[in-house]
Amino acid sequence: MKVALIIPRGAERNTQDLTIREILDVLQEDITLIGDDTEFVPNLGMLTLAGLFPGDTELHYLEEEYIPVDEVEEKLFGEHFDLACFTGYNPQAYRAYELAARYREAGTPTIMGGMHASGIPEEAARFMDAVYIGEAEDSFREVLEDLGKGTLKKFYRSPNRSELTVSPAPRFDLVPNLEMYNKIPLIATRGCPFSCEFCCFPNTYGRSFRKKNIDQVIEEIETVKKLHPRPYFSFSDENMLADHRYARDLVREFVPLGIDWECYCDISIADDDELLKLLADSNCRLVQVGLETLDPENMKDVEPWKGERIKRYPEIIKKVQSYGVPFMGMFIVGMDYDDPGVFRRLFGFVLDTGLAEMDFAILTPMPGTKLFSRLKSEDRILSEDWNRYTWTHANFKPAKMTPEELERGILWLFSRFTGLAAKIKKKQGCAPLQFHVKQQLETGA
Ligand code: B12
Ligand code: SF4
Repeated sequence: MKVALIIPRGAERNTQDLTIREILDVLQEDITLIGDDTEFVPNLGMLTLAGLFPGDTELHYLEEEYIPVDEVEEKLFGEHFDLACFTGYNPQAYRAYELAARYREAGTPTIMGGMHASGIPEEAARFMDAVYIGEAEDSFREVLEDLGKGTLKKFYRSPNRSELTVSPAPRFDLVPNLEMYNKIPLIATRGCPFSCEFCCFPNTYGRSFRKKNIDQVIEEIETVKKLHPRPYFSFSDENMLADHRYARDLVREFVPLGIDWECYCDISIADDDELLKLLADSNCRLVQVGLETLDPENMKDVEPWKGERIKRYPEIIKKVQSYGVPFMGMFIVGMDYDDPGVFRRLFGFVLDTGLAEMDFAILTPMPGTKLFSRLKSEDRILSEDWNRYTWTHANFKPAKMTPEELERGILWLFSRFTGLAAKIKKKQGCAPLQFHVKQQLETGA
C-alpha cells in the first residue's frame, strides 16, 4: 500500500519556509535576531501516525511548505496513492480540502485528522471520505481494517485513552532533509485535566493526563540524534512538567545526554527547587508558560484557579530565571475585561519582571471550543474564514475595544520590543506572531 501523509501549507504568513526565508533575506541586518527565533518544525502528528501503519507500507511524508513550489504538483500528484491522509490546524484547512478534491477525483480515498478536523468534523466531512476525531494511537487500526474491506466510515472518534507507553515512536526517518529543521518536536505526556474556555485540547485529546515511559522518551531522543547533526528538542506536550515526580525523573535522564531542549509547562515548577535545578543542569533553554492575562476577572471565563495565581507571577518569573532557566510568558489579548490600556500594562509588566521571552496572541475563538459557542450565541463572531484563525486577527467583537484597536494594539506591543514588527507588517500586512520576542535585544518605550 502506498500512502501520502500530507501537511498542507498554511494561509497567509504562516508559511514556515518560503515566506519566512524571504523575510530573512529582506531583514539582513536583523538576521541573527530572527534567525534564532524562527521555527522550522516537522509535523509530529503525521510522524506519529506514520508509526501506526504496517511495516511494509510505502509512506510519503509530504510537508507542502518545505517542497519547492514548482515541485508540489509532481510530489503530490505525480503518482497514484492508495490513501491520502491530511492533518492541519485551522489555517491549513482550506488547502487540505482543495488537495483532497484532486485525490478523490483520482479515486484515492482521503481522511483528515488533527486540530481542525477534530474541532469541526462536520465541515471536514464535506470534503473528505473520512474524518478522524482525536488522537490516532488508539483507534487508527480500525481505519486500516475498514479501508482493507472497502467499508471506510465517515467518522472515527478516538476515546482519547491511548496508552502512551505502547505508542510507536515517531518516524523521523521519513522526513527528507531533517537537518534543515531547527526544532525537533517530541512529546513525553499528553492531556490536560482542565478545560479553559478558549482551548482546543480538551476536544482533541480529552482530559486524562498520560505519560510515556522514561526509557521510551530517551530512545526517541537517541534515534533523532542519529538522524540530525545537532537537534534542538521542542517538547510539544500541553504541560510536560505537570507531574513533578515524573518530570524530575525524566529531566534527570536528560542531564548526561548533552541536548538543548524546551517545553510548555505551568507556573507550579517554581515551587519545586529540585526540578528547577535539574532543568538548568539539563540545558533546558526555555520554559513556555501560558500566563494568559494580568486581569483576574478575565480568568473567570478561562479557569478561575489561574486567576488566583496572577499576583504571584513576578515572584515566579524571578525565581525560575534565577536558576538560569529562561522563561517565556505567553499572553492572550482581547478577553472580555481587556480595554485599550491592556497593551501598555503588558508592556510594563514585561519590563518590570525581566521576562526573557514573550509571545502575544489575539484571543481566537477556535471552532469546536466553548469560547466559539459562547461568542456565536452572543452574535459576536465577525469571521468564520479559517485562514484568518492565526491568532493575529480579531475575528470577534471584543467587549471593551474595537477589533481594529485590538489588532493595532498587539502590533504596537511587538514593535515596542523588537522594532521588527513594523518592518514585517510592511512586508506582510499583519503581526508576526511566529516570531517570539526576546526582551534583551531591543526595547523602547
Ligand atoms: C509544533 C506546533 C507548531 C509548528 C508546526 C510544525 C508543522 N510542521 O506542522 C509551528 C511552530 C510551525 C506552528 C505554527 C502554527 N501553529 Co502551532 N502548534 C504546535 C504545537 C506546539 C504542537 C503540535 C504537536 O506536535 N502536537 C503533538 C502531535 C502528536 O499531536 P497532533 O498533531 O494533534 O496529532 C495527533 C492527533 O491530532 C491525531 N492526528 C493528527 N493528524 C492526523 C491525521 C490523520 C489522518 C489521523 C487519523 C489522525 C491525526 O493523531 C496524532 C497522534 O495522536 C501545538 C500545541 C500542542 N501542544 O499541540 C500548536 C498548535 C497546533 N498551533 C496552533 C496555531 C494556531 C499555529 C499557527 C496558526 C500560529 C501562527 N500564528 O502562525 C501556525 C500555523 C502553521 C501553519 N502552517 O499554518 C494551534 C492550533 C489551533 C487550531 N485549532 O487550529 C495550536 C493547538 C496551539 C494553540 N494552543 O493554539 N505550530
Ligand atoms: S489552556 Fe492550558 S490549562 Fe487550559 S485546558 Fe488548555 S492546556 Fe489545559
